[in-house]
Amino acid sequence: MKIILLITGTLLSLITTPFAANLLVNPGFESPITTDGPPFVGSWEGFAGDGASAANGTAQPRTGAQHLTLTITTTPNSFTGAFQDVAVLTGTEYTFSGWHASASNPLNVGVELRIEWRNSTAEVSRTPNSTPVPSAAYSGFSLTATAPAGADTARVVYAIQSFSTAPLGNGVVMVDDLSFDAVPEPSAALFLGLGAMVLANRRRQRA
Ligand SMILES: [Ca+2]
Repeated sequence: MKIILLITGTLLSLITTPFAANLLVNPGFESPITTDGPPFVGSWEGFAGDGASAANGTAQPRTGAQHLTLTITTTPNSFTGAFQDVAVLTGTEYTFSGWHASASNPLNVGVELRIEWRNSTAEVSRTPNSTPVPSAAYSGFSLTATAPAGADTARVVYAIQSFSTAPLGNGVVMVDDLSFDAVPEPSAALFLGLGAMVLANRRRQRA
């Protein structure tokens, strides 16, 4: 009986552990983004080249009152975006996901989202750019990758660029409800599944 109570207690503590929590701060852009340099933990840092801007907007929030607005105004070879640093564990899989939309038609910029794996001083490696194309209504995107050896930080980046759309290069993209989550370990998911089976079986035996 003691053993059963111990196992049940362990399972319950696992079930109540919020291991899939969003690791980003200000994921829905309800607070201002910054452009004030490092550190980049705990806030979105905007960046922009010539003819481009990154700012909070209110035109088309997916949730709440604000979103991120990225704009390139008829400028080839320009770029803009926002990023945030998040602490990660080597060997753990993470998913970067979110929502974006654009009323620009045609949209003469390309989207680039990626994870840059870093240590305290430099970049270790980065994922290939994911290049989903936003439409007028919000659509979701997702990128999953494993933190490599030597990385303790993920730089989560959403950007647009007009490198490949010269000579015009213009467009406005809205971004909202971003998420960066650790993917649950298969063993943890299996353990939770077994726990649920044990609890269901015990309920059945009592009934
Ligand atoms: Ca929002």
